[in-house]
Order: sequence, then C-alpha cells, then structure tokens
Amino acid sequence: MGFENNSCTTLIFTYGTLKQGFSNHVLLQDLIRTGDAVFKGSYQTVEKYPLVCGPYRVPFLLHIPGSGHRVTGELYAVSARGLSRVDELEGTSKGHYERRPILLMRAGSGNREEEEEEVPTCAAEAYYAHKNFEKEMWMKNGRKGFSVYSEKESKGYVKRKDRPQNLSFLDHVQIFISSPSA
Ligand code: PCA
Repeated sequence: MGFENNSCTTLIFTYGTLKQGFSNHVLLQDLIRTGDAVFKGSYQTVEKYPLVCGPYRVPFLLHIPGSGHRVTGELYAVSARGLSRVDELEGTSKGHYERRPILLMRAGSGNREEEEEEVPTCAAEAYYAHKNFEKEMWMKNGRKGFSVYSEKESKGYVKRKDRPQNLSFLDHVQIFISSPSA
C-alpha cells in the first residue's frame, strides 16, 4: 500500500468535508492507498478568509481575503491523477468550487503578529466557492465566518445522495442565498 509512490506534486489545502473525520475523506483515503496523495500536516491560512456554510451545511471558503478568520485545515500533496478526481468531486467544471492559490503556515504558528520572527509560509491551492455566488454567500451568513469546520459546524450536513435529486447543486445554492434569513 502506498508503494506506487506516484509523484504528488500539487499541494491541496482542505478545510471542509475532505478532512479526516468528515464525509468526503474517503476519497483522500483511497488516493493515499494508491500513492496518489500524501498527508502533509495541519496548516492555517496566512490571510483571513470567510469560511461559511451553505445549504445542507456544505462548507465554503470565500475568496474575500481580509474578511473572516485565519482558517485551519489539512494539507495534502496530490498526484495529477488524484487531482482530477478531487476536481471532479468539487465540481470545478460545473461552477461549484474553484481551485485557486492560497498561502499557508503551519497550524499554531499564527497569532504572533506582534513578534518580529518570520514564520515560514507554504504556497498551496484550495477549493474556494465559485465567484458567482461568493458575495451572496457571505451576506447570507451575516458576514460571520468561523476558523475551522469542526463537528459542531458540520452538524446537519446532508450527503449529496440524500439531498432532493430533482435539483442541482447550484439550484440548492441559489435557493439558499435567496431564502429569507432566519
Ligand atoms: N470539500 C473541500 C472544499 C469544501 C469541501 O467540503 C475541502 O474539504 O477543502
């Protein structure tokens, strides 16, 4: 297991359901087994970004740097073959998520803004919410984000197969952002 050692050249920062203990982690486990992904550790974003939930408690990182919190997640090195499977899951060709650059530092090395010491950073990529709905998603969440998608935030998450099948993912997103706030 893992002996194939495919070249895992793309660094992917996961902040939601791809993380250990969440519903889509099975894909990464599968990729790790075939040598198409390697776990690199816990990391946090250098900048603040909004991390919010959409319909069915689906998490979205929004590309609105400076808003929200520094977000903590897990870093994986992924092969080209692995990357295409994660892209497929995240619907990058369907306008669900967009894979774009993100700057990271090791988790726990932040909150030292007052210190002079340089903290080593690492360039990776993350699946942000598609820009077509990121601003509305931020408004809909009352411009409040969280710093980590934990069990508490994921409570109420509904797997894709358990959602109403007559609507697309983007339909669910549109209904969510246009529904009156609770
Ligand atoms: N899966 C990806 C993006 C959001 C999600 O649920 C992740 O965990 O990073």
